[in-house]
Amino acid sequence: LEAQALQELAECAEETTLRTWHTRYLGDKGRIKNALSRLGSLPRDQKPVYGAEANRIKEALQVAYEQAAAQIREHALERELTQQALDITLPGRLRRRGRLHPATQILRRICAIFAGMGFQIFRSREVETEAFNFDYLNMPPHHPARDMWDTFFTTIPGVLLRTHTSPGQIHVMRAAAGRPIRAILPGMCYRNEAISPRSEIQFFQVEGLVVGEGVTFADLKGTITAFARQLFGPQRQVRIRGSYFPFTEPSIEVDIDWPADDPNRDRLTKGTGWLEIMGAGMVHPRVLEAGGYDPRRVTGFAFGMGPQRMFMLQHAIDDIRLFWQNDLRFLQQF
Ligand code: FA5
Repeated sequence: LEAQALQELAECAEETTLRTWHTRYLGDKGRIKNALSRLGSLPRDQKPVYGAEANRIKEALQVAYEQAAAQIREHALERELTQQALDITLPGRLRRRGRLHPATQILRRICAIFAGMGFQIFRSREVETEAFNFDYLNMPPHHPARDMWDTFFTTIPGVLLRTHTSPGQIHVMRAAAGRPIRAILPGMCYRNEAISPRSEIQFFQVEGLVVGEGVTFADLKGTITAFARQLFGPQRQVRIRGSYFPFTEPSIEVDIDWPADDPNRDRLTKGTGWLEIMGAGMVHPRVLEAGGYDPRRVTGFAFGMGPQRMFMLQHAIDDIRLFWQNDLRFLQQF
């Protein structure tokens, strides 16, 4: 029995045949069990010798079985390692990572610069009333300046999508209730304009408002210059031109000079070398009054800029429509 069992075991080359062998010899109904069960029917004097021999064989087979099993496992592992070899030098599969939208990036950068100058961020609504978008900003009904903004009206009389972030000035003033103000108001605006490479019907603006005793035009110039140099570089020159907005007096527009070594300079600046970045001015007394401030006691300045157009300047992007097209080839560049 032992010799036969060991020979058959040697022929087992894989796990399935090994398991069959185990059942046949060492299983509950196997030949060893079977041999041991015959012990009872043997003559008394043969029992100890027979029993001892049967147990010896059982243990020998057990040991042989475990050795064979270990060997088969080792072979299987070796086969796996050589046949399905892993090339650990292959580059891994890159996990796609999301990133911030370019509009969010420039908004955060602008807000961070102003936060560094002590400005607070103030959120205000995109759906506005005519009163906030126009009247309180010194544009009563039929004021010709309303034509500067092609407005989306809603079906509810007097309710519209804000055409600029300036109505937020009134909200800040009313929230601050007479205290000094240094605030930045980023947000989305809407205009019923012909869509073009420079103009979208939906775009971001960042408004700024400073109100307090003794706030001067010099403070406005200093703030804007410091901001422009942080965003566009310490070399930038700032140019101020007279302009008109109903809610500021005097009103200005602010240009920065464009680096002379940029090949896009002539195209971006229409040959002038100067590029407009925002509208600004000293807050009109009527606007201060609408916000609950006494124009005889306090003064203020305000400005409004288009962060997307600034981002376009920084990265030589020639079409504002790329912002909302969600084309990954564009978005992944930033
Ligand atoms: C205004 O909207 C004024 N409220 C700005 C202001 C605030 C002046 C406070 C004085 C005091 P304007 O219409 O020029 O001004 O728009 C400001 C900026 O918004 C523009 O310089 C431009 O960068 C951006 N902008 C305007 N229209 C669009 C548009 N259709 N698409 C993208 N950006 C636009």
